[in-house]
Amino acid sequence: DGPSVAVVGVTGAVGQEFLSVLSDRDFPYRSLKLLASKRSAGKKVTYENRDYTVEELTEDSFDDVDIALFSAGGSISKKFGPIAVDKGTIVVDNSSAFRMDDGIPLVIPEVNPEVMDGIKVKSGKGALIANPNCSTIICLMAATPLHRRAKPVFVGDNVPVTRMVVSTYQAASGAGAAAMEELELQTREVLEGKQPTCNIFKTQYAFNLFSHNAPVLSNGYNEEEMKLVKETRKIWNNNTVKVTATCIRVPVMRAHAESVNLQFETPLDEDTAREILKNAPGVVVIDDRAANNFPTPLEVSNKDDVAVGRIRQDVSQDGNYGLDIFVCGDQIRKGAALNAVQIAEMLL
Ligand code: 11C
Repeated sequence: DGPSVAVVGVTGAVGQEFLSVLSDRDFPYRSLKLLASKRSAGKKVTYENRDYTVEELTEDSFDDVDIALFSAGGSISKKFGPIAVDKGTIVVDNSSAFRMDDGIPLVIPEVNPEVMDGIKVKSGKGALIANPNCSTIICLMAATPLHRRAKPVFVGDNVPVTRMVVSTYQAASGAGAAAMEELELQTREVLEGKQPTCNIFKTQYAFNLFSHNAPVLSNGYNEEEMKLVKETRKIWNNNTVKVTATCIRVPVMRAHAESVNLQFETPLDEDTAREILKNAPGVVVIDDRAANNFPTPLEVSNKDDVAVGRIRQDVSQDGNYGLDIFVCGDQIRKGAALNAVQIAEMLL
């Protein structure tokens, strides 16, 4: 008999995926509570041969809940996360609400599990753990093994990656289930010669791409780009690594792609990099130059592993100090729900 689990935001794209991943991984739970806004309360859900009724999220929802998986937006997390922690619940939060707060672990289980040391369900103490942004998770799943040269344990001062330039091609799912529906609807409308419905995004999405919809900050970067900068530094526990990013929304349903240029403190050749990535947990290498076969978002959709290809020496840098790679990962799965459930597994 495992922990009692609550899923907050169960009707959303990530909320639904929490349920799939818990089931796929045979997560051992004693009881399960499905929570959502008042609007969705009362809905019936059958899950693992049992009937559940979605309950309204309230301040009393967390009595007797050991682990709560949150994906209902930042303001819900800000309000209800601390309430749950006070009740002794360990919250794994998929929003950006607490990620950069001091003392809140920001975790990719394959990358920095050590920051969760001592946080366990059986301690009976509440805690908050943040799930990183999906583009950060997908990028660092591939960049970290190279950064560490496959060392099993991160050595604080050894920082082979000195600079990382990321360009993203982000799927509709990052903006939620309604954005996915709008992409499908628009695609049909455009093909039928109709005016596309633009409720979620201001710009036509089907047959187009646009700069990520996150708010643009005074430095000209949007919030999504600055998350890649700040979260990488926190997860790698290094405040000097230079990161810059350009984030773009592309008409793809549920997997993000990222072009990542890495600059190293000491040389790393592409063959060694390929071997390191082949052995990295949660990573699969698709890098067939002869067949021009490399990772695609469709290929990684609904999959757990992040795919890496186009592994090549950066010709703009002398002496093997730079590498280019192309990474694809399912945004809803490893970018959100799977990562959170892996964190929950570490709490047992
Ligand atoms: C996207 N990464 O793909 C975003 C969505 O901080 O968790 C998630 C935003 C976040 O649009």
